[in-house]
Amino acid sequence: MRKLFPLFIFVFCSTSLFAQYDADRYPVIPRPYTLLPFNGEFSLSNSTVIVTDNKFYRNEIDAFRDEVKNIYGVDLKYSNKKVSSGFIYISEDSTDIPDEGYDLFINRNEINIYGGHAGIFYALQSLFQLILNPNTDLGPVGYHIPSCSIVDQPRFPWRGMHLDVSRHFYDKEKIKEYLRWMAMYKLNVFHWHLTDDQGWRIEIKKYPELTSVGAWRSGTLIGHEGANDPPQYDTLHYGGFYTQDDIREIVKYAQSLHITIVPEIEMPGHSLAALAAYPELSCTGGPFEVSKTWGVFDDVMCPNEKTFEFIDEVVKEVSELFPGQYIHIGGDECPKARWKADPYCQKLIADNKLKDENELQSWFTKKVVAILQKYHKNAIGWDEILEGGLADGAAVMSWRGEDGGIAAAKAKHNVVMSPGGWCYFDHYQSQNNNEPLAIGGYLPLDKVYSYDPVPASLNADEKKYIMGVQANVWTEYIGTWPYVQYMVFPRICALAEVAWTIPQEKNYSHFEERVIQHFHLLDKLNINYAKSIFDLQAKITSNSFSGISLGLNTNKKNAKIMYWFNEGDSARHYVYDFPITINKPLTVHAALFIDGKQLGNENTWVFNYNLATGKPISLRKPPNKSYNTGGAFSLIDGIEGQTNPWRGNEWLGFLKDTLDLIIDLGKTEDSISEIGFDYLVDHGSWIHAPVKYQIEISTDGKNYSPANLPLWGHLESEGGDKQNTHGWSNVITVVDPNDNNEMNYAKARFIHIIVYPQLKIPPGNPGEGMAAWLFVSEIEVH
Ligand code: TNX
Repeated sequence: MRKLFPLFIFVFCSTSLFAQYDADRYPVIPRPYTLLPFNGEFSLSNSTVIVTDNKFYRNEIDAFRDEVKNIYGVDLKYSNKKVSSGFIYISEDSTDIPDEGYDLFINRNEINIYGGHAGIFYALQSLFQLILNPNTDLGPVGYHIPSCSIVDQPRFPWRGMHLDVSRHFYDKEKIKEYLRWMAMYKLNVFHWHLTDDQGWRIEIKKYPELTSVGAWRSGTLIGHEGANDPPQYDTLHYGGFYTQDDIREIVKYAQSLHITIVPEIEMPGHSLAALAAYPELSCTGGPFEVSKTWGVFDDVMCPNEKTFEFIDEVVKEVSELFPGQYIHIGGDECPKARWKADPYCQKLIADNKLKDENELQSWFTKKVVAILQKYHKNAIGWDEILEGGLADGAAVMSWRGEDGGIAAAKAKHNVVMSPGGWCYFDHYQSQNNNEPLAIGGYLPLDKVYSYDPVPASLNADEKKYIMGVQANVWTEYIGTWPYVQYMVFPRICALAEVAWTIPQEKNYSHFEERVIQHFHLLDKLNINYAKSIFDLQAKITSNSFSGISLGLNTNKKNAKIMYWFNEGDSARHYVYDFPITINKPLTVHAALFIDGKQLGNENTWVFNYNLATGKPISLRKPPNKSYNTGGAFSLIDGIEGQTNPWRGNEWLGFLKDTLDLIIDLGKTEDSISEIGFDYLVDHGSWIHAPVKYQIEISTDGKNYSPANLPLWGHLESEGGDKQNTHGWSNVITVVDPNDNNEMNYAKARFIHIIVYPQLKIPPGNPGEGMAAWLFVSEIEVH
C-alpha cells in the first residue's frame, strides 16, 4: 500500500520543512509523519459501516466503536461486504509499512486504513481525533471528518510515561485510565514505579509482609518539605497495593492498548518500605518504618546474601507477571553512610578489590543485572547505575540532565532520555500565584515541546542507542487523581509529539492550536487539565521616576484580556488596551476571555509599591549568570520573589560575590524609615541568609554615610529566622527592633546596599564547607 505514497513524502521534503495545514481542521496529536489535506468531508453517522478483512483486529475496533459511541454518540456497525460508500475499510497490510506505522485515507465516500496490528490501532486513534474538528459537529445527525491522506510512523520505539504509585497510591481502575490516556496519544511504554520509601505496592507471594507491612504508612507529611519546623504529619493510615490478579488484569489491558509495562523495583536506595517489612535486608538490622515524609534516606539495602536472595525471588515473580523485556531496577540516590560504617560492606570492597562504596554499588548492580538475565529480562536503571561501569545489555534512563544518557550511548548502552528540565511533570507548569502546591521547578508546555531526545553531541552510530523519551510523574505532592490529571494534561500531548513526530514536522504554535481543540475532548472525558496555555504574558517596565507599568499580552486569536483590582469583583472588569500604571501598592487580577467566557485561570500580580519601585538601579557586579534571568530591574519591579511556584525571573543569585547596588530615588526624600531586601533561605538547595550587609545613603551621589535604620528581614547569623532553615518562604518580616520607640528618619536620594553571602556553608547543612548561595528578590525603601 505504502508504495503509492512516497510521492507525497517527496513533495513535502522538497518544498518545505513544515507542511502547512489547518490545525483546527486536522487536530491530530501527535502530528503525523505526513498529512496531506484535501477538500471535502466524510460524513460519519449511524449508517456508517466498518468493513474488515481480519478478525484479529476486533478488539481494537470494538474499543474504537465504544469510544465513538460514548464520546460522539455515533453507533458504528460492522458489515461483511463493502458497500459503495459510507464505510470505513480496515485491512492488514504491513508490506512497506514500518512497525507501528499506518496509512489512513479519507475522502467524501470512504475511509481506508492499512497497517500492522499496532498501526491499525494508531490509525483509529488518529481517526478518533479527526472527529474533533470544530466545524462539523452536526449533533445527532453525525460528524464530518475532513478528507486527507495520512502516512504515519513513530520517530522512537520507546514513548514512555511513568507514574509513581508509592508516594501516593492509585488503584487499578485509575491505572487503566492512565493507560487509556497514553494510548490515545500513541505512547507505548508505561513505567510503573511500584516501590519506594513510602510504600511497596506489588504483592510478592514469597514475601507477604512487603504488602501487609510495607504497603502502609502511619501518616503523611503536611505541606512542603521544610515548610514547617518541626515537620507536621497527618495521622491517617495510608496505603494500598496491587494483588497479582490486579497486575495480570492491568497487563492484559495494557496489551490491548499496545502498551508495554516496565515495572520498577527500586534498589538499593529508596527501599525503606521493604526494609520496614524485612529489616534483615539492611546493614543495621533496623527497626524501620515506612516513611511518612519525602526525600532521600540513609537506610538502604545492604549488599548481603539475604538481599540477593530476596531480589532473586522478587524478580522471579515480577518476571512472570510482566511479559515485557525490561525490568527497571532503580539505582538512583543511594547514600553510602550505612555501607561505610558496615564491616561486611567494607570486607566486600576489600575482597573484590573495589575502590570505594560507589564501586560497591556498581558491583551490586552487576549482580542484579545477572539475576534479571537468569529470568530472561533486561535491566534498565536510573543514570547512577552507569557510575563505576555497567554490565552489558543494561539500559540507562537519563534523569539528571542528559549527560548520563550521552555517556551511556557512547558506551553502547541503550538509553531512554528523561531529563528533569524537560520531562518532570511533577514540576510547576505555570508561574501563576494560584497554582496548587508542587515539588518545585518550572516546566511549561512549550519547554516540554521543545525537547529533542537525541543530543547533537552524539555521532550517527551513537544516536542509534537513544530508544526514546519518557516523562515522569512523581507523586510526593500529587495526592489526588484530579491533580494527577492536571499535572499530566496537556503536557502529555507535548511529550507525545516529542516522541512520535520528526523534528521537521514540529511547530509549537500549530501544536498549541491543536491542543486547544483537544480541550473539547478532555472536557467530554471529564479530565481536569491545566489551562496555563491561556496564561497572560506580563512585562513590567519602569516609568523611570514615576512608577512602573504592567503590560499584558496574549497570542490567542479573538481573545480579550480583562483586568480588575478587587478579587471576585466581576462588575469592575476593564478591557485591557494599554499598559496599566502602578504608582501605589496594588493587586492586579487579569484573565483571558472569549465571548464573555473566561478561558484560563485568573493571573494575579501583587505590587508591593514603595520608594524604590521602578527607580534607576545599577548593579556594580553582575549576579551569577545561572540566576540572572530578570536582571537588576527584578530587584525593583515591585514583585516579591516566591518559591511556590518558583518564579526564577524574580530572584538574582550570587555565589562568593557580593550584591552591590545603588538606587537613585530621583529626588531627596526626607522621611525614609525603612530599607529592606528580601532574601531566600533554603538550606537543602545550599541557599543561605547573607553573612552581613551594609547600607549607605547620600543626597548628592558622592558623599555617603551609614544608614542607621531598621532592616527588613533578620539575618540567620544574628539569631534570626531559624524557622526557615530549609524553608521555602522568603524571609521577610517588618522589624522595628525597639518596637515602641520613635522612628529614626533618614534623608536620602541615593542608596547604596552591599550584601555579603556566606563563603562557607556551616557544619551540619547540606553542602557543608562549600560557598553558599545568596538569593535576593526585592529591595524596598519606605
Ligand atoms: C528524584 S528522579 C527522584 C525521585 C523523586 C523526584 C522528585 C529519580 C530517579 N529520583 O525519587 O520523586 O526526584 O522530582
